[in-house]
Amino acid sequence: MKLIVGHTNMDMDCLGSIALAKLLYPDHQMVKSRFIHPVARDFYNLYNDYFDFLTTKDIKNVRVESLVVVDTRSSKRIEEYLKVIDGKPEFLTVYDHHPSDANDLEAQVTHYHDFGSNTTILGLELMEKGIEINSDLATIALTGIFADTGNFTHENVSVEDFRVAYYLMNCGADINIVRRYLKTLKEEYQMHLFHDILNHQISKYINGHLILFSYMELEKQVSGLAAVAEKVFEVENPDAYFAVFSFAKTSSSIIIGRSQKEAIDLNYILGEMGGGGHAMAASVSLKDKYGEGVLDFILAFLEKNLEPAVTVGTIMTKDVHSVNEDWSLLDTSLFLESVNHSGAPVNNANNEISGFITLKDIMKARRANQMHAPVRGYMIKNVIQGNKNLSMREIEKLMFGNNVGHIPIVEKGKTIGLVTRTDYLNFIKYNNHTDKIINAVALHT
Ligand SMILES: [Mn+2]
Repeated sequence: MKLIVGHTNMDMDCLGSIALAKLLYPDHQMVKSRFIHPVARDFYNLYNDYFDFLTTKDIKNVRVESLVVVDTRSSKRIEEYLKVIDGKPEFLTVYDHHPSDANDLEAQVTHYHDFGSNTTILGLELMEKGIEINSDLATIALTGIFADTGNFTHENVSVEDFRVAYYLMNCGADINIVRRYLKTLKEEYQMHLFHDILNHQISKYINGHLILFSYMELEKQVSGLAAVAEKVFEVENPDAYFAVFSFAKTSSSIIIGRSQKEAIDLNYILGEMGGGGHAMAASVSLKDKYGEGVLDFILAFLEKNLEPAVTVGTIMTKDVHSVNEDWSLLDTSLFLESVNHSGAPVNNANNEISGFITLKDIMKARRANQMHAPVRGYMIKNVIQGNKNLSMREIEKLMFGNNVGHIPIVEKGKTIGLVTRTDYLNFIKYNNHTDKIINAVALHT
């Protein structure tokens, strides 16, 4: 037999990948996992005609000449199939976008790309081979791409995800159906859980990172917990989030992690505990851990292992152009123009910061014909300032909370640096690795 399988607990990306794999390998049969993610299950019901699935019962003791594995490369995640077939598959082809680990399948062919969705890898191959995709299959595939890229907003999104999405739209993918089936919290219990978590969440600064935690006790494991965690993460927007769910019936727990910082690599952190996934989204099942102690466990681990967050001291502009209180506004204006800045800290006679002057303040003086007046009279006196140990989160709060574009960084009364909107934006871009996307665009044009 020739088979196509995805990982256990198939999700939308898995389903999209399987659908496209069937186009590339028409003589292979698709096999369904025992558990299906709730969103994927609805979708599978809707497009039942396209998913002529075999079950694990159908492949019992069957010799497999060729096995195509999609959206995973871990032998653990396809255990339910490997367990029942006769011996090892003779030829193994893998399509995956997850990082490799110790359980990697030994495949004859591995198609690995770190695209946002696995469906994209197969979509590209179809594009290159000129194989047609009908509008239903295009819709299924596009939903997979939307799901795994967080609607094209997750850090993992790549130019290729956009390219394949563009292609699928041209094939007639229906965005209304995509939207309808991607509503994350469909079940009432998910909504309850979501609100419960919002009421009981704990946030903490750990080594300068803003980390959110939640602990929930449930009777038993249910599907759709990751979607709840995802929603909390989206709403609260911390640097990283760890949702702990403990299950009374089995005395076990699961930790679902989400991160938006390169420095907080969840595949590593949760991998250390026996789980895994991606750097920005991962989970771990703890078979013998139950109760709030799991929270202390992850907390202690983070305190010990998280790299300190970037502080303002490392990203601030150190070469600050200050002016003096008694300079005329005309001189100040010329000076700002010469250094190409829109504002500058103002120093008193002791060279200590006493105010801040911007081109906007100077405009006021110009209108009042006061360009020969000293800076002192027009500067902002209550300067919003920071110190070099502030985290970027704290700077963000100062900047947006006070609606200022420049924050002098002060030590013992003296200005030692300046953080501007541009510094802040550069930091965010760098932190989110937009550079990766820019490089990829450059490669394809
Ligand atoms: Mn995936």
